[in-house]
Amino acid sequence: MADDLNDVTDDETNESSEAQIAVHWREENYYEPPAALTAQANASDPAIRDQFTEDKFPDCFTAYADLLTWYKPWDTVLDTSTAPFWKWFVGGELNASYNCVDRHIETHPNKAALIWLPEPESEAHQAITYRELYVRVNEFAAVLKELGLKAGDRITFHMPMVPELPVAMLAAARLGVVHSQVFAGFSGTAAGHRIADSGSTVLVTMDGYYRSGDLLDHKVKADEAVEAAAKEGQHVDTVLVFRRYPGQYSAKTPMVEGRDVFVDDLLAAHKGEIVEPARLSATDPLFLMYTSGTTGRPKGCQHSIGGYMSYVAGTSKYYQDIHPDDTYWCMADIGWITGHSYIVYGPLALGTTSVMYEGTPNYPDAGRPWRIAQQLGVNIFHTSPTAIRMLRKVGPDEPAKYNYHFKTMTTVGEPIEPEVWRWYYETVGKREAAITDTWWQTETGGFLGSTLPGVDKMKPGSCGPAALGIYPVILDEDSNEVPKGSGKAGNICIRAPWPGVFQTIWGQPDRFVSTYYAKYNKDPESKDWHDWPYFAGDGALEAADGYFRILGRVDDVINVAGHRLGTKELESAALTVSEVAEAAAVPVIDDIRGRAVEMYISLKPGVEASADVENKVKVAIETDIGKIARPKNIWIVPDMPKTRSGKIMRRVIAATSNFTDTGDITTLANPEVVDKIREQVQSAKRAKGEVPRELSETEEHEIKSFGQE
Ligand code: 6R9
Repeated sequence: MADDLNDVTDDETNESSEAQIAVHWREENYYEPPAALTAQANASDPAIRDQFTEDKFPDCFTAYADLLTWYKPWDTVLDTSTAPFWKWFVGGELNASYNCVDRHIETHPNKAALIWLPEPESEAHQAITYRELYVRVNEFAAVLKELGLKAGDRITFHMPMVPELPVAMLAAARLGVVHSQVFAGFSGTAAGHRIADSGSTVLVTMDGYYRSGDLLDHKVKADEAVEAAAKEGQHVDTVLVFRRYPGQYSAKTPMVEGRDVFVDDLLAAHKGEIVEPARLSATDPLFLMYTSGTTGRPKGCQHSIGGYMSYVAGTSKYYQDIHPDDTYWCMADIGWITGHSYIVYGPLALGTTSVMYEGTPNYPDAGRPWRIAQQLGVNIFHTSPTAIRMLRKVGPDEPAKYNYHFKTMTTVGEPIEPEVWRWYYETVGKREAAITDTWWQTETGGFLGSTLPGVDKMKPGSCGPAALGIYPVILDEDSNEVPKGSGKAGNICIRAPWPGVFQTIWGQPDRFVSTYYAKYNKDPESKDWHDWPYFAGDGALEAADGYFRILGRVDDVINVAGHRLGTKELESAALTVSEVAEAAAVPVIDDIRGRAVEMYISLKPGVEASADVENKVKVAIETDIGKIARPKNIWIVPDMPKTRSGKIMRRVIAATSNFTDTGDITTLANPEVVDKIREQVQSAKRAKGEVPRELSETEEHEIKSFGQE
């Protein structure tokens, strides 16, 4: 979804007509959960929290595991012997594909598991029943099996929002093959890095898909991906190509003889074939989800079968309030963790109907999401602040034109401004739906902080209290607890493990420990979970009522449209342009995307600044990472502000881009360059009408702390 937003909002982000958002972020008033929602909610009694108090940890989470069907029950709920590599439900055996598909065909075979809406409104939607899903998953599993793939092997998907993607995920899960889905909007090269890192020999892709009215050639990215992987020593034997229109090839890029195969051709040989789901250990990996960190190498977050599936089933039940007859629509992309947990695995484990949409939310107009909701009777809606901002901007009055009724609406990915929250509540939700602001991460598998929609009051801008069984603490740099209600922010950590937490970073166990657990661990030998708080990397504060307000990342990660881009990755892309000597990526506050990327580059001696160089940098970033990362501005500057040890001071640059105070620059080796850059950038921004509105306290805090470490 996010890349589309990038496409559609590009020419709009410079407008200054939009009403200003949350200038001062003060304590907000509460909103009561709707009585009708509470009356039917899976969690309707605050006493549910008593079942998840710390004295009941870790056994409280068996309530989540019991939502699944196990071949063999577990012996140990939580094994901490290899801390902090937590093992949940040890000894248990299950299969995720069985849990999302097979068991539902016994009870409701003809119910829609997925309803897929193609982007062109002229194309009919497809309802895929659980019975049909069973057939398709089995047939594709047979294809994967024929290729020789077996439990523990990795497979990369570079798939758009089509039903073939969940089918492929569930087919891999059936065999125990670890899938790694790369967001379709990412470039071929980015997919190639992830193929190489995971050691995949098979890539699954599609010839094309619709985006804002165009049928894009997606297959071309497979060729780039295979080439990029080969450069890193990883050979791809087979590229499986689904066709958007079976039997008809929609891409211009030729198929490569001996490597590329049309899936519809292969499937013909496996009609009606059944592949028994593998009995897998709860601690076996289900999938990898790559995310950005502060170094160039992406992190393959490895999620387990037993713990992850339990956690997404449990949180889908209580926080999405999914009941058997609901029609649930999460507008995120399956290429992100949100789609894995809350389009595919959570909702399907509960046997509900999950809606998938191929295209951009405002195609052909900003009424599309509400039309879809009306057409299908969607009653649970789930999206991101960036989509809400965009829909509010381009179609503030559209929701009122459609007859739909939501009971709950989720937001995820970044903090939502109270102003935007209120539009979501009043106009989209028509004051009859609860808003669930869910704070979590790729690494955490599922929600960490959120209100229970039928129980808790909502407070705009705060995600709410900790999720059931999650025990957060806010620590300062000296490991002191920042008490709630103190009005002070710190690093939010989770004290105890939970079943959804990722198991490791694929191939980088040391980085797993150093990034997420080392900061507050005092005894690396300890096998006691109390000694290993999980460091989320977000700044946060806890109000007196126990509600958390998340302030954003404390490291150098830029959250564009709810998705994390590593500054190092952006900078290395810019540095592939031969004229570029140095590059720095910083976030700039953007009313639609939340944050946009701005690049600062300095050129090699003797090279003149030109539009041509700028363009090369833009193309390099789009090629290496994807359109989502396209910089709002590229500034060619004479020099970068640096510390005496030569480290670029991103904090100073970020302040320049956002018109905030540059703070202390006395430790710089070249303080004089700061004024020069400020003059250059800010006068150019003034000329383009890009002077930002006054920032909120939290935004200022974020810009100030950007690049601190
Ligand atoms: C699920 C997902 C994680 C980062 C996270 C935080 C930010 C996510 C948020 C939120 C405030 C929310 N974030 N949800 N900030 N309120 N409700 O987004 O995963 O892509 O890994 O991003 O996003 O900074 O650390 P991921």
